[in-house]
Amino acid sequence: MRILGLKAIVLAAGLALAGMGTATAQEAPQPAATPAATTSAASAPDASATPTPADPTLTADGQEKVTAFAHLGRPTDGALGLQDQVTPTGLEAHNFHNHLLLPIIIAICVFVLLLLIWVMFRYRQAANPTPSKTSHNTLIEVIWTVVPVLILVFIAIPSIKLLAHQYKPAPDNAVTLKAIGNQWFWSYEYPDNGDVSFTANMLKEKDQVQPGQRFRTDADGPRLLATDNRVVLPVGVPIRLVTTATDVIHSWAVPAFWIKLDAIPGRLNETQFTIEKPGVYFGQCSELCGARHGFMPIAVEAVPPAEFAAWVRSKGGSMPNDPNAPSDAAPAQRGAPGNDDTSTNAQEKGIVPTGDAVVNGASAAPITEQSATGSLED
Ligand SMILES: [Cu+2]
Repeated sequence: MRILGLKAIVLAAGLALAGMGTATAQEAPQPAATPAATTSAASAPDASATPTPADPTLTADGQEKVTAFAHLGRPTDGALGLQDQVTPTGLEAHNFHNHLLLPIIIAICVFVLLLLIWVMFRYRQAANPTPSKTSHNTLIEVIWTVVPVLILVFIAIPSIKLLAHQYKPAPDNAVTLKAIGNQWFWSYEYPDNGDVSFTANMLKEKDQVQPGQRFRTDADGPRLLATDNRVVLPVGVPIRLVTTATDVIHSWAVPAFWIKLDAIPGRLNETQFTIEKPGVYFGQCSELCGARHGFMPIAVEAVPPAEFAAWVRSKGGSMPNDPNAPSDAAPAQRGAPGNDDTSTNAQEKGIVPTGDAVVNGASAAPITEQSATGSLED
């Protein structure tokens, strides 16, 4: 009994320590929805628009080509521990947690528990009628001071190394993703790739939308985690993540990437990561930001670099080495003046979903749905 309770405490402590406990999202089993309504909303390209290459992440009828995997990049029912990691720092952190922190925590807890049991039996009143008058023992006092210090130093070395790896500046060839938190949705920009920018809103359930509007299907992802527009990123290429916000503090967090970066108005935060496995990865805003904080999920689709380039071009953007890249497609980048003018930038580009800038724009939820008294709270 005690040990079971202890184990639970140890596990809880371990999860809290890692700071990235897997969020459990309710996955109501959803009957495979017929895509009739989705198709009408998501496809139908504008005939008057200039022909752009097709979005390689979507099927011909506008459906997500890569469906969310059952056990990768998302919470799993009944699972214990951290999500499988797909970035080098994530793997490092996962190993650090599972193979160093947890064994040490368990060993200490078991040791203290055994000491307590021993004291309770060996020094109980019946077995020990004359209490000892001992009040000091220099050797024991030195041991119980020095040993914890040594344990902490032993943990600190890999811990500081991991911290340094997480905030190592991204290399020059990194793809920059700018995530802008808004009450209550995310908008994204790819400053290295021209004018690619879009908003991502949570997909509602079938019974929450008007007839003809797009709703979530299992191909999109789990309930409360699927978005209308996925962030597309290349596999095996360093990603420079820059976050900011337009209103209050949000936090861009994807557990499978070991990423949780606050998005703060008027300020740019930066980190980097490299995704090693193609797939669809889900995350959530992780800073309490208001009434619909729980309804601004993050969905990232990691694709091979060639497909990423095709996706960028399908959105009207360009790759840095494109020969026919339009001259204005190389905007001010890192360190350039004006780049920190985030709030105006976001208001111009991020929030207002205009024309081609919006990926899959026909299905982007209108901003008016983002009211504080949204109808989603059930
Ligand atoms: Cu938020």
